[in-house]
Amino acid sequence: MSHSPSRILPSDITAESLYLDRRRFLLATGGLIAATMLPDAEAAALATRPSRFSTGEEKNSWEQITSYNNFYEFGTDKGDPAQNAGSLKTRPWSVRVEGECEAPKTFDIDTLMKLAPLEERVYRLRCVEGWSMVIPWVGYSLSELLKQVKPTSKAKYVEFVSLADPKQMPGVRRPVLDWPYTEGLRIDEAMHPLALLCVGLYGKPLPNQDGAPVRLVVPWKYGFKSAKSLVKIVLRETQPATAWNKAAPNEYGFYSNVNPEVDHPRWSQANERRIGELLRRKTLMFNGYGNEVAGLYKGMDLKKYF
Ligand SMILES: Nc1nc2c(c(=O)[nH]1)N[C@H]1C(S)=C(S)[C@@H](COP(=O)(O)O)O[C@H]1N2
Ligand SMILES: [Mo]
Repeated sequence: MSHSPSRILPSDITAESLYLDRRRFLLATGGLIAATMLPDAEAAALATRPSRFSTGEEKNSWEQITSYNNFYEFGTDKGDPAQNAGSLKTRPWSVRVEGECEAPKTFDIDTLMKLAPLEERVYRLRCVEGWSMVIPWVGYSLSELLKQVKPTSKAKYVEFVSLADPKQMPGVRRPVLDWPYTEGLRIDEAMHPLALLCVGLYGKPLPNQDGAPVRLVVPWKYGFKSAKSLVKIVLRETQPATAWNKAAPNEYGFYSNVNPEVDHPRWSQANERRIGELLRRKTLMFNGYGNEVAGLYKGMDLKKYF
């Protein structure tokens, strides 16, 4: 069991102070890089191979990626998930995959992590709020998991369901969203190799605030499509409801493709701020993944299906 800060319960004061002592020690002895730049040195490294889908853009730091988060189950401020997600217990954990398929199955997280070779996928993440990061995720194509349950021809959509446990997730005690957090994709989007079932970050298991132990990452869509801490995936014949669409249907459509030409009703989506930079940059169609995914939307009016 590692002493990653994200795995320490708030009540576990002894373990936490041990961790802090160790961190101070590393800082004092020149272990600066180990202590601040890299994920917890004690967490087991994941064996990964590189991916042809990775961007060569400069990556955001571990510190940035793990301290500036959206994970409303742990609070609505950017720092809340890093502060509060220590109470999330990620073992044991399983993900149920069911619905329109021949072989519904419950996958234990440790089995799930070995279903396919893990890749490092350096993707741009663009939040609908107007900021972005470049993140070296670890995982494999979601299609690898979906294939295992043999979707039937009725499987036209896929619904993703996050954990909603008020005991572990203080934010769930308040009606900020209609819990559990749910999201959805069309089946061809879900089967696209870019759609990532993500279990890690910077070569380490996912920290709790980034959606441990397993989340979705859909790089050509606004960040909120990438549901965290998944417990259920349901193949469906009809389009599933999504938590953000239920909360504000005029602001968050089902598709939510990154599109600089479709403004959010309350602000422009034409540009974005890369965390760590001062000047805003132009937002790219499909977040820069147009060559890969534009074909999925041929003939669709992307202003109507936003
Ligand atoms: N369960 C759950 N998943 C979620 C969210 C959330 O609040 N709850 N926030 C989403 C939003 S708005 C974004 S931008 C990304 C942020 O991922 P990150 O914090 O790992 O960068 O997670 C998405 N997945
Ligand atoms: Mo977001």
